[in-house]
Amino acid sequence: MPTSRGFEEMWRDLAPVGRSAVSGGYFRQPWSSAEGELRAWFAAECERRGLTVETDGIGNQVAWWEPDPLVEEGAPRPSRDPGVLAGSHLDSVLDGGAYDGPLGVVSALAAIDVLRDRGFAPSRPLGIGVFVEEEGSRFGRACLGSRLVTGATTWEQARELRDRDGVFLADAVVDAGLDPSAGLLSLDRVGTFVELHVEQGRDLVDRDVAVGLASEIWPHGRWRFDFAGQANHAGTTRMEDRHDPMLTYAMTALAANKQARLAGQRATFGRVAVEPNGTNAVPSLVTAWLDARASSDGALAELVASIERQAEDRAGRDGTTLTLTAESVSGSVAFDADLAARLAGLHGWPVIPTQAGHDAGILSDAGIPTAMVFVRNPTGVSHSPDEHAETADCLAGVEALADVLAELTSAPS
Ligand code: HGY
Ligand code: MN
Ligand code: MN
Repeated sequence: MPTSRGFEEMWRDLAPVGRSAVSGGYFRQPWSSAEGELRAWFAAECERRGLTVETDGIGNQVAWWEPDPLVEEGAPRPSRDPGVLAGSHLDSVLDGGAYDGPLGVVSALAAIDVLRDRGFAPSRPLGIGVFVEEEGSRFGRACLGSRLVTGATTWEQARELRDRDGVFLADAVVDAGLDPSAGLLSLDRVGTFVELHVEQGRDLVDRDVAVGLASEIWPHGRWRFDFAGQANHAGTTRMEDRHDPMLTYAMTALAANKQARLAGQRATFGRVAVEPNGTNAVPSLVTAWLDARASSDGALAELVASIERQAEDRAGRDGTTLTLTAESVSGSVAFDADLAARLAGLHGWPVIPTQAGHDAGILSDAGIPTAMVFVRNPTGVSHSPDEHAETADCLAGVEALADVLAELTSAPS
């Protein structure tokens, strides 16, 4: 069996997993059969490279390439921890693209092949990791796997979350063949984390470079707006007698868009649920989820407060009520500037901010020096079946990641 497989071969293997025949997009929700297939694929790729995979009780995975030899004559050598972990996620948003997440995992595997082909031997452990439910597409909490392993969220909090069908997270994990009582991955060995990711904007295209590094992540979060009104007949209820929560929601969506545009921030209502969802009835309840992002923690708080104020005003006029719940909020992340400058110095890569959330942000918040490598996205489109990266840029990303990992796992000079 070959010990190494090319990037393109791995990419082809992954292409059909969880792919919609209708849109061509991906449905790789956590603890689904598609995600189970991806977990098995990752374990097989690691085994193929002689790396043993550890899968924790909720499906996070890690495999370590140990410095050689770690043990001589049965006597452990002094530990050369901390190690360097590279990785990303394999889950997708609903109808997502192929690259967001998997590019970082496939590139990490391919970078190990590149390092071995170069005859490189790490002086400290070099790991590849995969975190579950990064997108929060099923249980609504972004980066849930990395939040759990860093302790930012506890299992007691997470286990009670329910998906759209009312399934508890704890049951979904067990139904996927995992055992939460087996515990969570330990990050004790992780001295540095590096996540390669497709860029989700057009910064690198505009700079005409294939690879960049991240400086910071904008603060962002998800807020649930429950607009409650009164169900009533669509024909016999006079317009002036209605308490229609759809109107309150509609005005709030427009206000959020306007407020974010005026302030140079981001606000999106991308998910809505209506009860009873009948064509000939005024709805009783509209639940809508706001995704808001801003350039500072203060600006984000101000943006959400302003949207809430306008929603409350409108609710007063519509005779409806608003209940607002913060579901998943991530503060601003500044990646280790010295590390970014050191890595940027390898090839003169630009260091750019991002408005997208990542497990890298969670590990950075947990005090782990962290870097991100971005690969150019020719259109900037992401969270969409149209998300794309050219193969040549992906291969440039693999080489870049290999250079970064070599730099970080070489013996200290
Ligand atoms: O939603 C995000 O920012 C990320 O892509 N998970
Ligand atoms: Mn994403
Ligand atoms: Mn991602």
